[in-house]
Amino acid sequence: MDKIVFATGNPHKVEEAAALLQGAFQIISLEDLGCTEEIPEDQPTLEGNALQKARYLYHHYNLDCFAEDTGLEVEALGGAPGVFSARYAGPGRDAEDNMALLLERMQGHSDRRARFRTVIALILNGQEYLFEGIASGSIALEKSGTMGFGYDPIFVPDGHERPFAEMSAEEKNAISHRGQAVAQLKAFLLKKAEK
Ligand code: ITT
Repeated sequence: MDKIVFATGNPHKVEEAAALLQGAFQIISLEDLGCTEEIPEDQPTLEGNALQKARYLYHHYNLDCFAEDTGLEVEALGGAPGVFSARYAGPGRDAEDNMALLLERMQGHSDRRARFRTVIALILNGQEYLFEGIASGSIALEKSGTMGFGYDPIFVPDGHERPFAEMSAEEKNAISHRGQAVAQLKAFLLKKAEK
């Protein structure tokens, strides 16, 4: 089976992508590569960060790879936390702190619409490609659920009553931002492999 490196330090992302690519491609993680460096991620956009991470890996290891950046874009907050989603509550803070701050900033807002946006940057034989996945939904009034990661306990996808954190991995993957972006990546890689 073809192998592809996923340049992410987040094991939850690897798990989700591996489930989606199962049977078609095997993911090599940074851990598998023995890469323990902190990959720089300081661009002002999701596209910029995804490309920056993929380029870093490609230039240091000379391997075909992909990286992704994801942001939670909240309508009433002008698109925040967006590209700052990982460090919304400040450096060294965790998902609990980020969700607490977001719920605090949402107080008094009746418009709770939000979306997760994932941008994947793929580098294949030195060529760069971008894929995007979007999941629209809303910010819950309070946290619930224990599955998934990050902001999953407070994000309710459109057409559903429960947040991602109350869904199985399969349910989330079938509708999520990352699920959609990885599906595009998979279709693209399969088409390339045919040639
Ligand atoms: P990388 O090594 O890939 O950069 P990361 O965890 O730093 O991993 P991001 O820079 O993409 O990931 O951070 C995005 C933030 O959004 C971070 O706080 C995540 O917890 C959160 N996030 C990303 N995908 C999510 C998802 O599917 N559900 C809930 N929260 C998510």
